[in-house]
Amino acid sequence: MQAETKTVTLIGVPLEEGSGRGGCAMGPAAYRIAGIASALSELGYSVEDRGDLRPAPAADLPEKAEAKHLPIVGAFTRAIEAATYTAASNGTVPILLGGDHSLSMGSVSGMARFAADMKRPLYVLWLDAHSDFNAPETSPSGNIHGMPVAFFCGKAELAPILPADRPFVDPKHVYQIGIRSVDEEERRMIRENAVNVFDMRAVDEEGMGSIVKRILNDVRKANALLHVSLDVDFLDPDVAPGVGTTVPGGATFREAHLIMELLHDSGLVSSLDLVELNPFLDDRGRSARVMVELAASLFGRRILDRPTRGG
Ligand code: 5AB
Ligand code: MN
Ligand code: MN
Ligand code: MN
Repeated sequence: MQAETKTVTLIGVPLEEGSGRGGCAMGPAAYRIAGIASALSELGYSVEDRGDLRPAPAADLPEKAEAKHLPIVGAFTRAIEAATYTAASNGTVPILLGGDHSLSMGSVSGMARFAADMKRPLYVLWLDAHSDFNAPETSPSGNIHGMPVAFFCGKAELAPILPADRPFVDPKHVYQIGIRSVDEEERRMIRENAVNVFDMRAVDEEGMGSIVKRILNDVRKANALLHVSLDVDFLDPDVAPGVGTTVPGGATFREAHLIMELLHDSGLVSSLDLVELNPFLDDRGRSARVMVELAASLFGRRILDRPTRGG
């Protein structure tokens, strides 16, 4: 039998301290209740659920107002980096069940280490209303979930969380779609670092399909690994209300679904974050179910039920 990689590793990340409010820590439980494991095993994957990471706060990291809860976020970053790297090195596809978006500091850094082992570049597809490219000096909130992209690109000096010689992601290899809320200083950071940003205007004007096909073409030409990071607030709040940072004018269910179908067909995705789900703010599990449906589409489910509207 062909030894094809068909294993996914679920890594639960009950982290909410990066977001400035409670609720995201319930995310991993909500994804499990919404049936993430059975959705993937029905598609023929072997699913290894590693349970939830629960690191103790890191005593060597400082508390500071410009980067709130750094000891706990940094401890999670270390644990997530190691768990993601190990899952990828074992030939599986890591799926991070968040947890707020600061978890991507760990997952993307872990994948960057794995990609360096493979001598291949790592590209990142960032599906979000926000660019998450703040540094502690530019952040209006001090919430670390607004900083992960700057962190894994080596542009946010938080504290020595990971080894100084860790591989960074080239900002030119970061592609963002869905963007519609960027802070003033963040705007400059994105421009200076040449992040590829497709804001909602670009989606309206060019169409989701053509944008995603162009990105996938770049990834293919570079022979890169592709990490996908899906923030619930990428979706329009009417589709997915269960998130603390809703911004009107987001992606429709169809637009998001099309991305997942194109990603699956490309065969390029090496790892996935599902982040920012806040079950405390959700409407009878609707957002959790939408996120599970999108993940299932990314892993090959072809016929979907439409999400229940106005439930
Ligand atoms: B999310 C804001 N830019 O830095 C900040 O939800 C919001 O992970 C960040 O995209 C939103 O506090 C972080 C105002
Ligand atoms: Mn985000
Ligand atoms: Mn966001
Ligand atoms: Mn958010």
